[in-house]
Amino acid sequence: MTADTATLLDGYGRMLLLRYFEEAMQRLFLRGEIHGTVHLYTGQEAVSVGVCAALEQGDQVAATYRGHGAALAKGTEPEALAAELMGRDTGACGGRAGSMNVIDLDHGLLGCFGIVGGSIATATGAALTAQREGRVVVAFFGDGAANQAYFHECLNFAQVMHLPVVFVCENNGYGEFTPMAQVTAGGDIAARAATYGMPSGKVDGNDLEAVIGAATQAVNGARAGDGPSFIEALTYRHLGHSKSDPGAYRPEGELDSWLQRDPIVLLRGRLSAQHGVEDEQLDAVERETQERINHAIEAALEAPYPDPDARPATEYAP
Ligand SMILES: Cc1ncc(C[n+]2csc(CCOP(=O)(O)OP(=O)(O)O)c2C)c(N)n1
Repeated sequence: MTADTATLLDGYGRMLLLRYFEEAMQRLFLRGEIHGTVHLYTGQEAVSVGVCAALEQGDQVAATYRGHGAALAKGTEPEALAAELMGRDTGACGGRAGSMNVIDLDHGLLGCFGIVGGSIATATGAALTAQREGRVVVAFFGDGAANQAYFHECLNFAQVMHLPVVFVCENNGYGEFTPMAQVTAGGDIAARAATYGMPSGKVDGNDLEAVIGAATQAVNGARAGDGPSFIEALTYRHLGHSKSDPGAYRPEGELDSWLQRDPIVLLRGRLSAQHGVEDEQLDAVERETQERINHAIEAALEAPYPDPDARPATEYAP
């Protein structure tokens, strides 16, 4: 499947939104505006943007602690996400969740999960309701999560229950500091999923168009009642695992070779070479997106901290 120019241009703007957001978060972290740590998504933008392009607004996603990309791709406002990371009252969770635990149900973000594999279990559970209500749910998770017990239990359960869930493994080659090949028996995550009887395949996770194609097929199948499917998106994170990791364990030259295949650079090249989009138009998208992020960050920085004594409106007591 090939995507049309308008879809790819829209995807270009969204991928830039994710990239500029992460660049801003990196600066704010170094300035001490963000506490704890953050796990940046830089380099993996084509996966969440491509998958979310195939979703409808009412569909839902569950993400990992590297979840800013999924949140923004699904529609969370950059200001609400930035404010959340900085612990401000205007954050998506009133400044009480932080980077690893953001939830934004209004935009279908079921949550970001610090527990590896937590997104798989949450998406599979949510898909039980989604099946009744006609929604599709996506689980984003890393290659490391494919070695969690959840992975096997949930794929099995989703398949026997015919759930409308799309499992998206973002294989960025590493689980924290460990190369995937050292810890993943058999070495082929998509093949594992296929043994559960669901459609499963690998896709170039740095190629927006390829991701949109695979995701559209999977999402359409789930919506039509065909049950779950599995996408292993091959990609790379440009930075270390988290802000406390410089990524020095990576072999020399590996990052450089992936930078040659930066998903945003690839898409810009395709838009101009194959779709005839002028440089001025692409530059304008970059400028406008950067301005949107700058405004969001300024607004978040001006927002107040929450009153520690106030009960948040979203507090839940069973
Ligand atoms: C259940 C659980 N076990 C261990 C950890 C510690 N831990 C945090 S991130 C991580 C690596 C996960 O790698 P992967 O799933 O490939 O995701 P990526 O960071 O590459 O996006 C581990 C082991 C955790 N958070 N949760």
